Amino acid sequence: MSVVDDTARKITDMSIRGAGRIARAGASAIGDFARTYEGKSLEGFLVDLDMAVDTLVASRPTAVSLWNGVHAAVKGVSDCGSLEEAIEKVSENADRFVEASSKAVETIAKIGAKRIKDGDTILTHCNSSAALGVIKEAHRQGKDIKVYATESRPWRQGILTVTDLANNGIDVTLVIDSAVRSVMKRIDKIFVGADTITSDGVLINKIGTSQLALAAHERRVPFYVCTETYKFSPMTLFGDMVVIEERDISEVVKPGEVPDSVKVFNPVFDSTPGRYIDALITEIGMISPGSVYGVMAGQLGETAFSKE
Ligand code: RUB
Repeated sequence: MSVVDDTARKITDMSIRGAGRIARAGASAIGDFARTYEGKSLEGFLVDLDMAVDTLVASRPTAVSLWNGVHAAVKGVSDCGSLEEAIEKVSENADRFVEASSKAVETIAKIGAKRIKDGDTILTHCNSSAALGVIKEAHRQGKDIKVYATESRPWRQGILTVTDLANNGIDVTLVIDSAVRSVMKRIDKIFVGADTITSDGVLINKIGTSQLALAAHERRVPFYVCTETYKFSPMTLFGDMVVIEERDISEVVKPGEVPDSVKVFNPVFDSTPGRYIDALITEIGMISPGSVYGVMAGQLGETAFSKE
């Protein structure tokens, strides 16, 4: 199996998961594809590269990080004059994206940790490397913190979260998803990650994030989103809706567990409006959901708009 097919399969079956990791895996697969390309013509390479991009981008539909990571790897390749130049370009692009995206997580950790005070109790949801980076950095700085982490049915990514935090010596409590309102009275701040941020500042993240934000809003608990700016979705500027992935019902019920007539709905992500978000913690600083449009427009420049 080719590196592209293998990576796409691992992203689809969630052996590789989390918006940042799938973006880096997608970009790396494109870099490896280029480095190991055996064809002899530039034209053939560009056609095969397009197919590789499509295969990777289709492997999970919701997180724009994957789209952005894969497209960052192929940026400018159509302007190359030879196969060698194209291969080098893609390979360098891919490496640059992986390095910059890893660095972004570190920068977010440093910025976000300033929002955590000694004695804070924090709630997080699912398993976000950006959010966990913030929490672990605060702990590393010697702040005395407690963390509540949701289980995140049905995949139970919360198990990864509590294991990671416990292994880092952090006081952590696992709660089931439906306990978030109940524990909210103990929580000082919430830190979650992002799969996609839309141009109007809506957060798309693991299912359950929006009910957590609502419960936080009701009790006036600050709700922070830790997000690299490559999770901002350029397509939403042009009016496209984010596709919310639905996964197989076998993730929710065992075969024969419920009558055949029962329908099971298994959405993987949900949308949290910007008005429930106190700030986005990004590698370019803390910004409000209302500033996302400006950042995106600046990143895309005029060329993106002139495509329409
Ligand atoms: C993971 C999830 C995470 C974001 C951000 O969902 O929703 O909060 O992807 O993660 P899944 P990170 O397990 O379905 O991929 O901060 O690591 O990019």
